[in-house]
Amino acid sequence: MSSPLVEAPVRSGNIVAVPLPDSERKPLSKKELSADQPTWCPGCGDFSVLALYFKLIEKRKLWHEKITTIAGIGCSSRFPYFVQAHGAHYIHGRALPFASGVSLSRPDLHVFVFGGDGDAFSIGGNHFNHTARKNIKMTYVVMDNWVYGLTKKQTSPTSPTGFKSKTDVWGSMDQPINPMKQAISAGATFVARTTHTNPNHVLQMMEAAMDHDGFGFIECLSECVEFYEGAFDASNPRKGGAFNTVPADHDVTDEMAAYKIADSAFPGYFGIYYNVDRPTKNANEAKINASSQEKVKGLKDWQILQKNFDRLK
Ligand SMILES: Cc1ncc(C[n+]2csc(CCOP(=O)(O)OP(=O)(O)O)c2C)c(N)n1
Ligand code: SF4
Ligand SMILES: [Mg+2]
Repeated sequence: MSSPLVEAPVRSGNIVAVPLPDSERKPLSKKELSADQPTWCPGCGDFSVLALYFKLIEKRKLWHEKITTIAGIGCSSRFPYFVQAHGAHYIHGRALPFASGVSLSRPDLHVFVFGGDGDAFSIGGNHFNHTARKNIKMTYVVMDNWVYGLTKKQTSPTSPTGFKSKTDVWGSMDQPINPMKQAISAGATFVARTTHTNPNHVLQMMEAAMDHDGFGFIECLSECVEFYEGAFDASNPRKGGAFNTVPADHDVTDEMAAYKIADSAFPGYFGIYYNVDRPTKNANEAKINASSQEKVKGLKDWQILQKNFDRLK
């Protein structure tokens, strides 16, 4: 990873690298952000999401040391491998708890989490609900392909009824979850929907989610061309479908109105469904930390430890 440096002062023989002031740094290019060549199948929707993530970083002048890219397990969750930046490819379904720790301990970072429908709503379903209700600051993009791609075609929580897979050879009989309704009811404070076939819209949603102070959730339809080809054709005008944006008079602070548009039959609406301000866990914890630190102001670390031990006596 290359980072522009100014004069390197020499201190006791060690070179100390000092980054240029932000105003003098050039936006990171795709070349500087690309790591391994993505191993997705040709035509997979996930390529588009990755390209737009690079674009977002470039456009918003985010620096390597100020972003982190976190994922669970799945095709979509391979994301951090392909980004030349700090990040973690974590355990299946556990990206959000990992990201929560990063977000709470490093308020200076933009925490981006990418993953699939299985990762988010099956094995990670509980974590999704709790991260949303705690309103932990991060941007979470679920690349929803309505199937388990990596493990080669099992029914996912978003697969529609009737979908034939290796786990439902006669067709899925279970009602799929609706990610938008789930996010709103869990307490997410920013909820948006987009599709990989509309790059400008994906970028717009990512920017808005990133700017939101809280848990920003985006459902991004991302076609699995290998195991669910054509799943989203009805939302793609190039395939004869309809890309309908959220009605212009929709009030994004109205929870019931958000549910209502989330209840529309596929292809539904694309855009921001819900966007409200509520104190983040980050802010609430920071307040407690600040008041605790005030009480031990001026003390050395060992004196703070001693005080704690004394309290336990
Ligand atoms: C604890 C655990 N259980 C199961 C698996 C197997 N597994 C890996 S990815 C995956 C599903 C991935 O589906 P999704 O999250 O929708 O991602 P996609 O591959 O479709 O992008 C499963 C079941 C695993 N790796 N770890
Ligand atoms: S299996 Fe599907 S989701 Fe996975 S890389 Fe291939 S097209 Fe993409
Ligand atoms: Mg999937």
